[in-house]
Amino acid sequence: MALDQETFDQLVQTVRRFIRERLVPLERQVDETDRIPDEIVEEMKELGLFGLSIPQEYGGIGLNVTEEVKLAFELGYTSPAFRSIIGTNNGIGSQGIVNDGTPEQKAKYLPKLASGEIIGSFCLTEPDVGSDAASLRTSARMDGNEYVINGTKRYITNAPHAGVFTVMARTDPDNKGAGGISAFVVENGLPGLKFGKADKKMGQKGAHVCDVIFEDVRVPADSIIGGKEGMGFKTAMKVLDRGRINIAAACVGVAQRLIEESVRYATERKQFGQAIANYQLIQAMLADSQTECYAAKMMVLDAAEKRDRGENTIQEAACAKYYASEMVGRVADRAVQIHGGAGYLAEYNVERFYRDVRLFRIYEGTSQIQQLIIAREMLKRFAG
Ligand code: COS
Repeated sequence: MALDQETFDQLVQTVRRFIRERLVPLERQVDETDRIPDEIVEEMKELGLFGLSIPQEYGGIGLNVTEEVKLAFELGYTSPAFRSIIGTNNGIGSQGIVNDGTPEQKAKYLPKLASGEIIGSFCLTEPDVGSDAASLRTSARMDGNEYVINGTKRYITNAPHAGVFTVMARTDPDNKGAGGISAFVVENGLPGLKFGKADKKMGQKGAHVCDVIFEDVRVPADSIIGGKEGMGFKTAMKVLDRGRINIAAACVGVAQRLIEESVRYATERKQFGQAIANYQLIQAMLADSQTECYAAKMMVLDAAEKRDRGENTIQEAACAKYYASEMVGRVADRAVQIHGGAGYLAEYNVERFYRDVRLFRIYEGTSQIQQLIIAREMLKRFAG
């Protein structure tokens, strides 16, 4: 336990209240305006939500993974965009530094990420490099005591707001694989660092994504995370392992909300003289959603607990992310079906969540990449 039980329970209660009283009423506005109000971001900072997973010695709350996923179950109750604005500071935008950063890098960046003073962002994907992350082309060439970074990164969450980027770039042009890649901390505002225009998305409105373009961006040699070349791919993979458990937890949270919406609607809506909840075909859909959501929740908790015990959870993280993201897709589909015609209208929450959840099966590794990782780990374990 990073926190004593009472303090943690209080944190969960506070976050639950904040979500229901402040965030849920704003969901439609955020979807329509594609913007989270500034005062909400400020309230999130005051609650410490930007530093949930950052160690206490650097100003964060320092939750372990089990605690973090329990909070993610809560955060999943509302639009994923609210989770996204704090998500990179707690996940892919900070964990490279938390896991592998030098003491100086940790001291310099983690307190600002924990307080929300700056937003962290993670630059791995490129226009021609997605699932095959080890083939990335962005280069970092040594010149004196600096590296010169060139390349384009794509679909970068929170890039338009970011103050610091974790950037994977190839430092060894002769090594075209994972071993030629290093991870850098790169501050926004450097000459040659540019942004594409914000991408228009299917859902998760209010969460912003754009290209990050590096044109001869010069960074000091000590910007390499951990100070050693060639470790960047492993840094990225370790970050994604923890991130995938967290995404899976968010999927469980959203599924719980969708089930609640479905039960409420089925109880209120009357057809053939009675509430549709009385009909067994509706009950079957509710039961399937509840069963699958419960299964995903147990997987997430098991993966988180194993990780907190220091076990290798590459396979469990991939299983949880794969199952939970597919599960919430099915739950959202049933929620729309239970709502009938109303489920297709923007006026009802399930229409928005149906669009929002589609991304969970894609980012931080597609379902197909999770399948590949799971099978590889199975074969590795079999071979001993
Ligand atoms: N933790 C630590 N190290 C890891 C690791 C992990 N989870 N996964 C791989 N590595 C290490 C390997 O052990 C290997 O090290 P050695 O060379 O010392 O043996 C090295 O990294 C290369 O690994 P591997 O050979 O498995 O790399 P592949 O190119 O075959 O691909 C996949 C690995 C497909 C799993 C990886 O590219 C991937 O996760 N792709 C999806 C990327 C993604 O999620 N993108 C989403 C956008 S970011 S939000």
